[in-house]
Amino acid sequence: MRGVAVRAFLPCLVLACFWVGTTLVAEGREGRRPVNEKTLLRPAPAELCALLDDPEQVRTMDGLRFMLEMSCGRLDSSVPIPGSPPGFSPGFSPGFPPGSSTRGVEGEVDVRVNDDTGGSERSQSETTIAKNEVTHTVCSAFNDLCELLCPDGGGGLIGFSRSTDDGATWDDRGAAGAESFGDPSIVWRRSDGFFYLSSLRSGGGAAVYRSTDDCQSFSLLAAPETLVADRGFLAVDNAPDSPHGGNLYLAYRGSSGIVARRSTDAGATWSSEVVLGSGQGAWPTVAANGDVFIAWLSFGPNHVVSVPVMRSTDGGVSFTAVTDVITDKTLPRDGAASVSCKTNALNGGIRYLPTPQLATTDDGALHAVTSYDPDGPGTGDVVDVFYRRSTDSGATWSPEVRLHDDATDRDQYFPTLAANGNTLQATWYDRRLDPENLLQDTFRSISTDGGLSWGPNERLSDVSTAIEFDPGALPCYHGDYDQGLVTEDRATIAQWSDDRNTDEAADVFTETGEASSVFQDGFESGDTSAWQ
Ligand SMILES: [Ca+2]
Ligand SMILES: [Ca+2]
Ligand SMILES: [Ca+2]
Ligand SMILES: [Ca+2]
Repeated sequence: MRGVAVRAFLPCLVLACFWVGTTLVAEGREGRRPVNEKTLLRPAPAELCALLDDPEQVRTMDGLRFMLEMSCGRLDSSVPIPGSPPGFSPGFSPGFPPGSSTRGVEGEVDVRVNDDTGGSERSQSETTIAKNEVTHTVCSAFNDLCELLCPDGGGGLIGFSRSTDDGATWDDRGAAGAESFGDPSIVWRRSDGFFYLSSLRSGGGAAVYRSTDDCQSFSLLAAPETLVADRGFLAVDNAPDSPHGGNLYLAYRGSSGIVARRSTDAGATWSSEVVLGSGQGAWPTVAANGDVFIAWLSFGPNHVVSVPVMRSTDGGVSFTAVTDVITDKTLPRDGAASVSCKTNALNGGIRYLPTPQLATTDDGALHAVTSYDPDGPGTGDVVDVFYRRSTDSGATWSPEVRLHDDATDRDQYFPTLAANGNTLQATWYDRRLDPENLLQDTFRSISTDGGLSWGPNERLSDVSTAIEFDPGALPCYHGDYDQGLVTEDRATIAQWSDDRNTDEAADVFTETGEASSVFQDGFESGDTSAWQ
């Protein structure tokens, strides 16, 4: 038996008093390692641990599941980790298929963001990024299994890295917080010049960290009181003319469903939860006029998904529904992989929640990326990435644009969307270069006209990489999202993780670019009249 004694430091939550002053034993399975001494593993209350007994809850859990298995001492040894198929090894793509508009990799070299060299063999993934527009420092954070599990890790599940040259080089700054437990989301707040980072908190709830030294260090600022806070995401109102300037917004899946909270005092205190709906993967964004939009993934019967959106015009006090970005689309899932993973998964055993991302541009438009199975379950393509825009605050949406130009039925997944001014960057993982639909690359498209037209698909990753799993993570975990950035001077930073360093598990990479250098005429359909 592999195990570790972790002293419970903090006062009890609701029902966990019996754990205080005793020890919590997290029993590991093969490949698992105990958390290191610097990690503050708070025990979860029994009513929270009970969620692990509900298969429907578990099926749609995000970072919450890993936290609960650790904080409840219930690492699940019954779920198999899918092995790599025969002949499935790290490889390099043979080139671009005929007819592809892919520009290739002659542009920028991938830059590694994290530094976990030294034998960690641990994964860094699930990336988030923000920029201080005054000092020009860029701050990236990510799930970092090494901070949690490496004997010399810094504690907690989130690492972060700092760049002072717009992503050309990075300085890994170590762990963000000893009780951080994944699902990082970072913003830069113009009102005070500080970075704010939200995450799951070990033992339950959310944690909000703050960096007052320009991404050199983070410290715990607040732990908004809540039992459940899964896949939380932060947004900040940095708009100069907003009546709600400086507000922070946190959206997550709580006990009552998708909820939103706001802070009007720089993250020190948080409002009560405003319930928006049910589902997973909430994504908040703030428009230039201070309107708040939150989209999420809603599950219907028989493996269909929708992406509802709600809007707040009063600084997050109340929300009203606008129009879904997508309604009753087929959930992307590979049948065999989903059976093996016991959850929705893509080929190669990657668990997959097709969560949306939103962005707003200076022209007032709202933008969304989604992913779904375009041609029905069990046949053809499993997953494509799509874009829509709205110029009336979500009341209506433009005709859908498929962002990628892959002519095969291979996978495109985990789309990201970032904006600044009227420039948009979309990225996604893409398997078009591998006939076996296993090796993955990262692709990008850019719009410089507020999403009216999109430039050509651009391959960013310098190599195609196999999927490898960190045995210290949950089975089938290979990241749940990424986040890109468009800077104030319209440079773009794409960010992703892959397994090219085969003895170091996943690492985080960025590639930078100038939006104008890749934009061509775009808009292949040639008809912009329908875009209202
Ligand atoms: Ca690594
Ligand atoms: Ca299909
Ligand atoms: Ca596809
Ligand atoms: Ca590259």
